[in-house]
Amino acid sequence: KLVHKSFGERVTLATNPAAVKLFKLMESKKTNLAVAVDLVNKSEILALAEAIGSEICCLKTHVDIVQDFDQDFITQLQSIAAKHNFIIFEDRKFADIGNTVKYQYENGVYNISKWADAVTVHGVAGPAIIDGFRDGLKQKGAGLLILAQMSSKGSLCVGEYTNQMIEMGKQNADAVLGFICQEKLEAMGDNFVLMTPGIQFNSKGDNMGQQYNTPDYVIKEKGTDVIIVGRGIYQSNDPKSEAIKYRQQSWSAYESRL
Ligand code: 5IU
Repeated sequence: KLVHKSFGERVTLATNPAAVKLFKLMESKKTNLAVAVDLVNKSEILALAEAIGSEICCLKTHVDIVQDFDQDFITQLQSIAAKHNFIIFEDRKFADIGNTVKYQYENGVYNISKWADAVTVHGVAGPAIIDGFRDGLKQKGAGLLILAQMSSKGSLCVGEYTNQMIEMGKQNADAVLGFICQEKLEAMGDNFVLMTPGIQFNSKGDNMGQQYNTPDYVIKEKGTDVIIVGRGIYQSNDPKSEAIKYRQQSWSAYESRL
């Protein structure tokens, strides 16, 4: 049985600046809800961020799906994030060699290193991928989220691969904010933030391999820290009140395990 420390206690254990920031934010704002805003228009994304900003600790983007992406989108998103106190995490799933991910992170149209507080990384290329991020991360005090497990059916991020991803995170705890995972494994320790996608109240999955659990199940039974909800919120008729429901269930699941 896992023994859980509070987010407040874990602030002092975290060594990545974005992890420190996120633990503090969750403790003070009392929310462990992240929302995946997989919408394709700038105005829709910004309107949703404004509507649910008060309820969330993180907003997750897929910036390469935004049809009318421009610098103003980033400026506005950052100002909404500052106003409502949440972090922005770009789910880019970098996976190339260190030298290439450095370019992908710091250059191109999106300039991700300039605005994202966190980015996702597949460790399939080996631990040296992390060296490609170090300069960019330092400039912003950002952190990496290593994919230790995935929510999708038939995922190959399992078993020994998962163990190796945990080891990669521990060896690079300065750069790593946490793990994307479906359960807390003992080896993950208390200094990383554990985030879980594949969350929805009223669905078991979609027709493209996604699999869903409830907030209560992953936070209380599986021991992860943050739920990531996409369609369950942004496709609802009333995203704000739906966000409040997810927030309440995941926060009370968190409190009940302490
Ligand atoms: N996402 C997953 N599963 C994963 C990882 C990322 O669903 O294992 I890593 C992303 C994909 C999508 C969001 O942006 O999280 C989940 O959206 P829905 O709640 O709409 O399924």
